[in-house]
Amino acid sequence: MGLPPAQEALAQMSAQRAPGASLAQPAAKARVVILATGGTIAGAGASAANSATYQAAKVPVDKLLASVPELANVAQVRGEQVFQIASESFTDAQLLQLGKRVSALSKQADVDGIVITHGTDTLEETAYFLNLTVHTSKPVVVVGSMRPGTALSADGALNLYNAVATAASPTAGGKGVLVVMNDEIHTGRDVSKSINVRTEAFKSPWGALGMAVEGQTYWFRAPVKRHTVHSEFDIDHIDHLPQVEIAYGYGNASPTAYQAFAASGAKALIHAGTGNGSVSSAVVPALRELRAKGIHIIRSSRVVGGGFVIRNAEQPDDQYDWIVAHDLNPQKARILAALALTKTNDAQVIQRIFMDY
Ligand code: DAS
Repeated sequence: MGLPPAQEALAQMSAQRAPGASLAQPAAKARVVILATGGTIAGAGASAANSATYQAAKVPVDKLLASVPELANVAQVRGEQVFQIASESFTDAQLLQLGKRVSALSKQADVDGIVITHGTDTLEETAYFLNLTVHTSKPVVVVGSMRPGTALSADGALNLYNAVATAASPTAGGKGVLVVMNDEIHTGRDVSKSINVRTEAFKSPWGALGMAVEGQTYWFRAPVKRHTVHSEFDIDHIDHLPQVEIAYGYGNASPTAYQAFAASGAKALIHAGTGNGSVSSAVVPALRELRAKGIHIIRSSRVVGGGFVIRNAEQPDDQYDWIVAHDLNPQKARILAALALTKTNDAQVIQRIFMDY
């Protein structure tokens, strides 16, 4: 009995194919560069029971890659050791150096995606900084781990596998810099380390973008704030970050920290305030004096995660010429303030920048 016409046509086409020709060549795997900077994902403990007591930044990138041979199933990977540090010590100079390397690699035709392995303590600042300054639509993924590879139920290997699978996925392009941790894919803008000892440490107040599961990415939302190619900040044209410092607000606070930071050369002060970024009455006069001397005052909040600091609420920001950090936590506000100051010293323009990014 003859085949229906369509199937007959298909049968004839495949019969014409040279013997032994495969039906379809497997797609070439994406070329992913892994930039290693240290952290727990490169950590080592004395015993498998040491999930919290260990030394970060010990395992070199080639050993890190060799410890997850499954990476080759999802991408062609190669590694570079950019730093080998615990990220609590990640300086602005190192942020600039890393950003410039990511930017240079993103311009190479033989690079389809980039993964940065990083300590978890300041991973959120690095991811946000890259999100604001690297002009590429290729996937850039930052990844860490909460347990060293030597620990029972270590999370680093699967986090790295998921990060490489995400960086190899064309669907991850154009979404800004991403953070992959604990099977979740977050935007580098929103995510922060919210718990210090659990594998589910990283949270985004407005939710993750998606998930990486068994080498596949699943997306449920996309970022709306400006990033990467839509950013007015370009790492290729930034060689210095102005000094910006953070002081914590509390009821018994004094102006000392703010005055000392100003005396050391800070161009802006991030106030990690109570509630809606509120400022103790004992501190307000000193901040107004510092503003009058040209230092920017930016109100963030101790209370982050699902809210935002509202302008002119308890503090008359218009009258004081102060700025609000919107929904950014103090450490992310510090990154954006430093970048804003590379462009302008006008408080109203800086406020627009905080609303845009
Ligand atoms: N000290 C921490 C860091 O390097 C370890 C880690 O959690 O990665 O950020």
